[in-house]
Amino acid sequence: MVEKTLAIIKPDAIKKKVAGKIIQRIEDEGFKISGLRMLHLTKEEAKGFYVIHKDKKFYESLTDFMSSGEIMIMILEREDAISHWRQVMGVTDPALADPGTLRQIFGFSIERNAVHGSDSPTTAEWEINYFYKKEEQ
Ligand code: FUP
Repeated sequence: MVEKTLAIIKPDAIKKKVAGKIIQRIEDEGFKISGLRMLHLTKEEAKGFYVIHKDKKFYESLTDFMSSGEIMIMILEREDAISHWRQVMGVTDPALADPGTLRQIFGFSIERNAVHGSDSPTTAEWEINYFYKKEEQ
């Protein structure tokens, strides 16, 4: 089934200048990219995006990091986009991610892990709505 997911290239990857390599990989994996935008989240916007984690110990640090520099957001479209993008990213902790996954290649730590992807259809819809008006999706 053709699906949409929200992908983010996080501040660590932008600062390391590997956004181009990540975008190349996205295209090589057969995704159509739409609505690509560079932005710098405020602390409040980062807190809103990660509100699901508001009671976690890492919430403050994660939202400081996510508002620490520019990010790229995009909608990715493909057959099974949500699960395929999560496979390409690898698991949350780069140290545990499979060889060849983006987090294994470009991630630095469980927080500074280079990329984000929605984890379910409900989340994808919520995350896309967080950044894009209906007519932009
Ligand atoms: P993921 O879906 O793989 O991005 O992982 P989670 O939804 O569990 O976590 C969201 C983000 O919180 C991760 F990308 C990084 C951050 N995080 C931490 O900083 N510390 C943790 O122990 C777990 C997650």
